[in-house]
Amino acid sequence: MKKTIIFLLTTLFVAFHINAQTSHLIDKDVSIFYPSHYDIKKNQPSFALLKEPKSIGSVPINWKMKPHFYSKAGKIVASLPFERGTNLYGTGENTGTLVRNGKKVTLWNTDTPSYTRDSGKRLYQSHPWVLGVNKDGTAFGIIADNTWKQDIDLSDSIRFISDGPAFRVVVILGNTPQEVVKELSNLVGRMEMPPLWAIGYQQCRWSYSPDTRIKSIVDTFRLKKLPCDVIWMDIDYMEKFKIFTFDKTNIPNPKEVNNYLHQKGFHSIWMIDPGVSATRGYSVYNEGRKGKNWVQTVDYKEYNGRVWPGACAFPDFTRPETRIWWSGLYKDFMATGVDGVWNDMNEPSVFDGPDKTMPENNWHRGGGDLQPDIHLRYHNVYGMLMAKATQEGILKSNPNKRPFVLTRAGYLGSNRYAASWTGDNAGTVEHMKLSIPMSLNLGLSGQPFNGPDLGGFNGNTSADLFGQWIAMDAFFPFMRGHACKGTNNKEPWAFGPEIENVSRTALNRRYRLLPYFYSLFHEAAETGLPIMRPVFFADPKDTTLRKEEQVFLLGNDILIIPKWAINPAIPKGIWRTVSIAGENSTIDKYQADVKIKGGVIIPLGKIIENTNQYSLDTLTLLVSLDENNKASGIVYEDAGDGFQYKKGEYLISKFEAKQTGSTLKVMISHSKGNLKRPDRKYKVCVVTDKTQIESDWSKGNIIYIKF
Ligand code: NBV
Repeated sequence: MKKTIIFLLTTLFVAFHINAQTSHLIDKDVSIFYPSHYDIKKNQPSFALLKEPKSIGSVPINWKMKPHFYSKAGKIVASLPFERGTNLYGTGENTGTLVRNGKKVTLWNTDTPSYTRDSGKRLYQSHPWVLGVNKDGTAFGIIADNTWKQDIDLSDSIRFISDGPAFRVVVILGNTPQEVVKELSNLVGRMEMPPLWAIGYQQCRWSYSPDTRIKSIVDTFRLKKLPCDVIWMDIDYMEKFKIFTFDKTNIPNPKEVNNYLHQKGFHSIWMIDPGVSATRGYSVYNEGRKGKNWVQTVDYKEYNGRVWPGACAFPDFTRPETRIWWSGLYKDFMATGVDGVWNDMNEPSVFDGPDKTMPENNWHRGGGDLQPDIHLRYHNVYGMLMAKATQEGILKSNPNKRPFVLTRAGYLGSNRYAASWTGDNAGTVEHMKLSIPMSLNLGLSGQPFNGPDLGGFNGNTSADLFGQWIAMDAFFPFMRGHACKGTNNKEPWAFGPEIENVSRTALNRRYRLLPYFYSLFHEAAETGLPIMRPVFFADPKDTTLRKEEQVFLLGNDILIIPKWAINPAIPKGIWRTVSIAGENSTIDKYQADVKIKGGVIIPLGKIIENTNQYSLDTLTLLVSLDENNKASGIVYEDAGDGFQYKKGEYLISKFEAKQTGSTLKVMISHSKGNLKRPDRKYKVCVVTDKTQIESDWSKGNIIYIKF
């Protein structure tokens, strides 16, 4: 008895050292460390790493960061020290400050209305990843290759504290944070180019239903000349919340609705949740049951938990057969003209389950390389596996189109399958401001295509808040307005004429910037660099920029300063305020200040209502010269959808400008890609410290403008 108590006390309070059994160099400046007791069956295949890492040698003797593995209080810990003056980032989706030093997060995908559960310490997605920027601007990144429930504690060292078995750790070293983030994407995979329409503005509400309401919303956008590309259908389109069905009264003819939307230049995205109503006779349930597709209880029975339709069964996405079955369900659904799919509630959220999810000892059967195991192991990747199967399904249905999936739950590497949004925020100033560090850290954690619910999901949103929010959100990678049932209308016109105008200007700015945005999406798809970037990316050595979270960079060349930002830290060098769609942000109450860097050329398109009208036939080149009177830039283009771009059917054009005396010469040339550069009309707009000088429209590869 006495012995047992002593043993228990020791396991609770004493830390046991675990030897680092093996380590390998797996790429230049990337090493992997294994603890003793590492059990392949409990950890592999990795969900984060694209490929099983191969050793290319031993870890150099002078390697700076090595994990120390130990067990404490029954948990496995990997701990890494960091030097004073180091700033930590990443940890995926989280509330709080951009800089993560001193923070603790729990990686356990959780449905958390207004981020209230556990004081915001755990959210919908899990990224066992920390990015560190040393005092001198060099950087490192740590991946805990572990899906099990775990904490990341950054109070004094970097500690991953896991409820699961011993896990391996990957350490990336880099000269800059950019290098580290790019290497992260080499390891965990990158997003593919989304369809161009997905970069436009998107309108959502829980729910636009019946069909007449959907139509009147899109008609109003067109009537009011507010640019918009996508409308979203939330759960009420379904019959009794049964997925892959349409309510006969509200949406009697989904094909006709989708046709209508397409005619108006809209794309449609419809929600699919994981919970399948456990009703005999419902075809999805019947099929799922027949194929033994459900997650099981601890005693291997079909697990049921309550979600919107009542008792539901949940597909076991760890089974390859289940993923194939699930992806097959999309065929008829997509045939109604659906353009994209929204996977919600996939933490999974279960109303009557313990901790609002399914029991940790539920049973997943795995298959292929995946071991059968308990939910505790697979919980954090449930949403990612669902998104993967969804992506496969819509790709099978429309093999020539780029699939678009939005997922709420995710894990490190999810960007391979889906874009994501930051769940159910609230219509408060606090949450509007929070959306910047949240989206930045997601981008730094390998999820570049993300954004919040613009305007705030829960609660009523005031006109002023909506105006501020849309003015800033226009520069986020994923831009979608959304609202909870029972809250005030939150479409751009719902707050009166002043905010409608504010919204129009904000949207026009985004649409004019689409050539630049699209080029950034291409860069993200190629390199893994985020689209929206923290200002310290402009100069990682400048420690005064490290904490800045009110303003952000769009790519390298544009700086966004929301109207509410107080004394933000701005990168050194030339940054000139620019007007994009006729606005004057210096006197405007809402429009964010947009500054472009000295030495860059930004391509601007036309003001359009939706991306069907997108064309680069007339292109404005915003030129901001550097101290040597030079500037340069690029624009990426392809068909906007489909996969021909992978076969070289794209074009990167290069712009170079030089001022001599009072003449500015701009040269346009072919940089990369097989597409021929059409003979286009260009207008050059030179941005100086005081004004903007525009040339006339002209054709050719060289344009002169006199001051
Ligand atoms: O499907 C309804 C909502 C949806 O609008 C929201 O975006 C999701 O995050 N959904 C959650 C379920 C209910 C939330 C109370």
